[in-house]
Amino acid sequence: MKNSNGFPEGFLWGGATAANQFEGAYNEGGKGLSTADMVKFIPKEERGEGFSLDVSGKEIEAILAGKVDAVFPKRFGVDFYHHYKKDIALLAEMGFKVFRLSINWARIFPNGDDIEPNEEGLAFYDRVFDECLKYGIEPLVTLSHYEIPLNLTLKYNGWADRQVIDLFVKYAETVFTRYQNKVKYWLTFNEINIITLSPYTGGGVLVDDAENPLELSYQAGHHQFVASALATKIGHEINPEFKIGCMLARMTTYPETNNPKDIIKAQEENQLNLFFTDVQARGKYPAYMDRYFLENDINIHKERGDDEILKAYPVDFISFSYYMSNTTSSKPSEDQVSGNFMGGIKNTYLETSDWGWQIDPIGLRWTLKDFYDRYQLPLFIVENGLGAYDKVEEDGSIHDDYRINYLQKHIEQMKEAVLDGVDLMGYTSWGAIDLVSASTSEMSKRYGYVYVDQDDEGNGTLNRSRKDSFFWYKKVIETNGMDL
Ligand code: BGP
Repeated sequence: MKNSNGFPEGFLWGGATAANQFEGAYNEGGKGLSTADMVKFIPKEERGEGFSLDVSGKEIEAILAGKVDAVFPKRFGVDFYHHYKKDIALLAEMGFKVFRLSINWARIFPNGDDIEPNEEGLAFYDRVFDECLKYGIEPLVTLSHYEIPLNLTLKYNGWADRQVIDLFVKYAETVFTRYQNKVKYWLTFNEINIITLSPYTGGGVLVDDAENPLELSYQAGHHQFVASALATKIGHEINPEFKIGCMLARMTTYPETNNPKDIIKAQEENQLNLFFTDVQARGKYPAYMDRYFLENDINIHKERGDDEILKAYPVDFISFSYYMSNTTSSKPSEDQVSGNFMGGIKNTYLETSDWGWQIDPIGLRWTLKDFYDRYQLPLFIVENGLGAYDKVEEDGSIHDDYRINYLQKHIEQMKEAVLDGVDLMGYTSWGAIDLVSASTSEMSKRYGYVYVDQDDEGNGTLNRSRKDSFFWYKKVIETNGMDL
């Protein structure tokens, strides 16, 4: 039943995190190195044009040889590993119904291709899930969020190699079996489309020597599609109650003008983005990609049976991240803005965040409706939020009204979309507790309701404190979105 505000009873309100940005303890509990542990912090002034998230093979060699003197923020995160009890108690205090987190594959299989799983790693997530369930919080678990065991990159070039499919399936089966009575909601790959924009981040793929890096990235993406479908199959066999979803970084793109050339350009960009969800939800490669592959010299190598696997095991629901919208033009434009992995043209109707991302709540309503028109599957917003600098007042309070304002406007539009008929399962805003930024490795780019005392270099007490948004979100959940 929906309340007069639109949100159904049992709507899953919560927040989202990822192991590599949150857990820390990168070399504890038998964990192996992960690809994210190689990502260093580069101060804003030194980042410059063309700053990329990708780490090269040479750089990894130098890091492993101890020749790189840098801070690696994804190794320390905010130390959830040792704070999980306190942290989950804070989420429970806000009334969370769901908590999105990822399992770090390298905690379970330290090298990715080990014969036996690491019991200490498995036991850690048992404790985390038990703690959630104690408060009635459903875990929503991502199997691979921007990291794989580093050994898989060194030995196989990550997802570029088909052999990684079986290793992933074994990992998925291990955790599905272990947590079958504790976790119901699963996502296979975080923002699966990022593999083509940042192959190292999305798939542990080094493109240094690749003749056609884009081809290699799409090939790696194909392996992830097959792995995801096989994991979905096995998950349902282990527990038919499992709900297993895909996850897309949705980059809703508008045409700059009503020039038909701009309209077509925007449509093409939206298709390139939705391609991933088309495969995972509809179970086949869409025809519009044939031309794109041809024009970009991309040949996807599929093995016999791949297409049947994609067809037979589509996802149960669609999840996505939404931070901003993009604008595109058929003509080159000077007025560029930055964005979540991809920038675009400035949209003069929109304001931007401190990082230049264009804030567009109505775009979220459009996105939800468009998704639902296309797939008629339940939708789950698993990331949305405002990265901002926060100021701690002398009395310790943090007045983050800009964050409240951002979230409030987006939730209002979610409500509209639900009233428009969209089947929306839940909402986990990004970074419930401050964590390290994925794109910049900054700690000072904060998203949380809970402030963590730590700076970009990892100095601080790690103390947690409640921001104004904490009390605001608590009220939103309490009233099932009635009181915004
Ligand atoms: C998404 C990622 C997250 C996350 C978020 C915010 O792309 O899935 O891991 O961090 O964006 O981005 P950032 O941390 O770069 O501000």
